[in-house]
Amino acid sequence: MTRRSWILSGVSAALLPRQMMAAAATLPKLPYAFDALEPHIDARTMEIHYAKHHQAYVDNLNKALAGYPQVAAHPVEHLVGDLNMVPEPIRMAVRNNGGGHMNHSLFWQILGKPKGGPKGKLAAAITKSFGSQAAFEEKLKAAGLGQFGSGWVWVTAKDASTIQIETSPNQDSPWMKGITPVLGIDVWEHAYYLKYQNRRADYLTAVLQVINWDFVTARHEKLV
Ligand code: MN3
Repeated sequence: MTRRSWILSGVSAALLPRQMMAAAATLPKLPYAFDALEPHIDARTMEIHYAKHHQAYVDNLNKALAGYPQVAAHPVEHLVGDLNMVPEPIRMAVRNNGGGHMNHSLFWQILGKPKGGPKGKLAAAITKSFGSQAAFEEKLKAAGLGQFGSGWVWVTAKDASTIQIETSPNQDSPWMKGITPVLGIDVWEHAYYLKYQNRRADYLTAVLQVINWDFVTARHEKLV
């Protein structure tokens, strides 16, 4: 049975094998302290962003799924990756909050105190696609600045040796088109307003100082 036919047939969640039953979504552990990214990203912003904003996406996702056990039985990445299979009454809630949960879960992982720049296939793809790391970062910043209102800027692998930059509004993501992103940067005001107010460009410059390129390099390697 495909996952779509589970949903459509309304199989009782009670009949699904135990390992198919998704636990309620939970906030993943932050892999560093709130102040680990100072002075680029301040501790107060990290705390509110993680403990309040991300927690709210988790809570609201669980609330939306509460009355739909056969939908809740699926991992959130399946739901976000195929929103058409989510029942219409909760589709927007899953899009916004399931999207928010996935996007932030990746965002915390790609941040950290960097021990150097991109390496291996990722470094080669950056050079091939953008000419240099500096040119790539300028394009990332420009894309983040160009996203009107709340959203994200993403890096995706077009193929094994080419990467591209794209943006999405709200909590939409490449996952919704079936593409797993290499990295994503949050450009919602809640990601920077306490320290940078309206200066999104300054935030983007700062956040590029705290990308964990070892993690992103390994992630890209797995994706291509
Ligand atoms: Mn956010």
